[in-house]
Amino acid sequence: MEKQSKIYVAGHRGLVGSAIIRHLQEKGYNNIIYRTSHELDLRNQVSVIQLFEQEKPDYIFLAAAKVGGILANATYPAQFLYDNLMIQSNVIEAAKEFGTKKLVFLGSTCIYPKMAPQPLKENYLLTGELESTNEPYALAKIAGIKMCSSYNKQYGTEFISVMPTNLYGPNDNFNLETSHVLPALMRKIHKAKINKEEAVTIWGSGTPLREFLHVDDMASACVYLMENCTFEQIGEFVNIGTGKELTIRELAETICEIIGFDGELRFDSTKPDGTPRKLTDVTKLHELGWHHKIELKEGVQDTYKWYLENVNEHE
Ligand code: GFB
Repeated sequence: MEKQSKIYVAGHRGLVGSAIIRHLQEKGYNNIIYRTSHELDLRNQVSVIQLFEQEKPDYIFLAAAKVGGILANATYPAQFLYDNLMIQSNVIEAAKEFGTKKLVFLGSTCIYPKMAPQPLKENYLLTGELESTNEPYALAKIAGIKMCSSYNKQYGTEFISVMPTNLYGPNDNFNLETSHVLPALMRKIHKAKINKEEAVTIWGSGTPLREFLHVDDMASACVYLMENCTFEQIGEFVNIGTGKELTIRELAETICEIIGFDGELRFDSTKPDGTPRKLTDVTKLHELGWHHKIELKEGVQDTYKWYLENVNEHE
């Protein structure tokens, strides 16, 4: 990528898209384009084609998606399937038609079978049943991976796919019904501290294991792969993670320590646990030359600072 190349970041207001823009700007890229979902509905093929006719982007980060935590996935399965299939199909097809030089497609590690061996190696894709709470989302993302690799094979495009572990950071969704676990726990624990509550309720058993990557690291990995690695080197997709995991209980304890809340943790077993474990094997990522920098405690501290400045609703 040249500093003046036209780079389209789809999903620029989201957690990942906004981090990619910050990272590109820090590196001196100066021709970045984006549209809000009001300006452009990526589910509408005619609108997407119009954007490509006007802008003809050289490079694309496809970070636009319908995303959410375990409850959102279970509540809106149709939208998770339809929105994601439409967004990615329209953008990938237009990128091929309008000669985009390279595209990075973003998925998630929920594409792996629920009971896959751990840590998750890229070649475990499609070797078993998916986790039921996010099957529609996972199926859409698997279709996106296959679309990129199929287009590369048939049309000679250069579309690469990256599968990040659970992400968090500035601009995350802190809505308790639809968010992922880390922002949800940050908000609940902050509120409990401010209101001097004696306990915080955590969904599920607290025993599932999860891995968390700060979104600034995710943005750095996406730009690194765009700049340096080809589809031939990467293969169908590459995991992006830290290779380190902790239980949901341990995550809650870490957040309590950072926020300064010493009340009780209560577990609500009526809420789902989801997949028991989801740890990425990051061997391929390290071989490609990228390694994460931000450890969990530092990342949570940074995110809490952002939360206090931007979201804190004085609860
Ligand atoms: O982050 P999360 O919503 O999704 O939940 P997944 C992770 C774990 O945290 C589950 C527990 O075991 C939840 O039961 N948890 C505890 C909570 N308290 C809370 C809470 O207040 N809110 C939430 N949301 N969880 C998602 C997939 O899976 O991961 C998506 O649904 C995507 O498709 C995403 O892949 C990265 O980690 O289970």
